[in-house]
Amino acid sequence: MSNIRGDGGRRLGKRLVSIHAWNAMFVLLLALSGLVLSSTFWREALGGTLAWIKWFHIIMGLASIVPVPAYLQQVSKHWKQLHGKFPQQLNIILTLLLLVSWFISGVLLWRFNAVGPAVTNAALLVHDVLTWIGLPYILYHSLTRVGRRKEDGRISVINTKAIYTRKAFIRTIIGASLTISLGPTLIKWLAKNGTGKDLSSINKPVNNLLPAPQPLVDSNPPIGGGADGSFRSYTVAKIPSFTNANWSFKIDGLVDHPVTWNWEQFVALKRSVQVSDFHCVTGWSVYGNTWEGIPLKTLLEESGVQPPAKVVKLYSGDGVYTDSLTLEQVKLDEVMVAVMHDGKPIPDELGGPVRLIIPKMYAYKSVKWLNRIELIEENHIGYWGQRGYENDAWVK
Ligand SMILES: Nc1nc2c(c(=O)[nH]1)N[C@H]1C(S)=C(S)[C@@H](COP(=O)(O)O)O[C@H]1N2
Ligand SMILES: [Mo]
Repeated sequence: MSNIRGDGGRRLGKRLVSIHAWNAMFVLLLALSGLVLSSTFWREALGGTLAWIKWFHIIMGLASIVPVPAYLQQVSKHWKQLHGKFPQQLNIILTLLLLVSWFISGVLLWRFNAVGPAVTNAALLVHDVLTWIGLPYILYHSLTRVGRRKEDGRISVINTKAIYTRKAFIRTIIGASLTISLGPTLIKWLAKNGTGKDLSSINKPVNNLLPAPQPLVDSNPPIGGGADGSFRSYTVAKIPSFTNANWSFKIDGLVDHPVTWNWEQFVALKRSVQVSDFHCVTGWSVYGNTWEGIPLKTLLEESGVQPPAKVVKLYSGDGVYTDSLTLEQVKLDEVMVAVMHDGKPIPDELGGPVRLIIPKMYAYKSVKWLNRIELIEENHIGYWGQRGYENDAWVK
């Protein structure tokens, strides 16, 4: 900024400052909303509000590309001005690369349905890695510039015309990032010291139903060879805790014989084994899962579905999450009420003791802590369906 000379230089300087300020604001808002979206704690704490934050992140992300063409109009002048200043030229190239790659990977994640899981998996990896490189880089950039300005005593254009000062920007970004990353720990600490209860123990495995299910030969060792990838445990409510005394599985509504099983009865039902992939719309997948459980259609056949019923409504034992399938969709053999994953009981945070598995659909249909199925006539829009996801969740 130091060698801006004359009117032309001043005009260029002004434009660059405003482009820079807009870009910094977008990065800040995207970083904060992105950190919230990727944090398990905030996912749980915010529940459905998450859908709004995701929309905010997408819209900001789309808008964030505007400063790039605005800058490209000035780039040749700016480049000449930086003649001989290699670090600053490199900074421009890296920043542009970062912004464009963030944008492209973000668009692919947003259009998950059009591009399919393999592409979104790659896009999520790129988006995450860029974030862990890009945010520290931008922070470093901000900090070193403040230092330099103090040292040489020059008043930079950034300081005079920016929407906010660099210092205020840095303070905001550090403050907000600390709140988002350390807030959860603080809240847990306060809860522990205020109530005498340790929240972390509440979240520890709680569903120790007995007897434990014994794996079939196909599960032990798992015929899928063991899952490839890791689940990101998602919940929009507190993980429910079950004992033999309070757990039951119910089928009711438009059926000939409503049934309620207790755990001992449920674990004795005849199970089968399947190997399938698991895809979340946010860009992660777990491949080759060996699931063991009861085909949903078998359970429905036993209770006798009555003719007016068209829809299978699925309830989670968390009391909040629901979803639905049509009777047509339930005819697929691989729609499974699963009890075991890779030969072991399903862990609590992954929906145990019982979760639904629908391999050909995105995983938001895969209700965790499933404990009630109701046959109904009218369509039912589930938790994420009400928040903008398609009710029809086929992976294309
Ligand atoms: N009860 C309940 N079921 C749920 C969810 C949830 O928040 N609560 N999240 C859904 C979503 S969006 C996904 S991707 C998968 C995640 O499964 P996992 O937590 O076992 O990785 O569970 C689905 N089933
Ligand atoms: Mo998901």
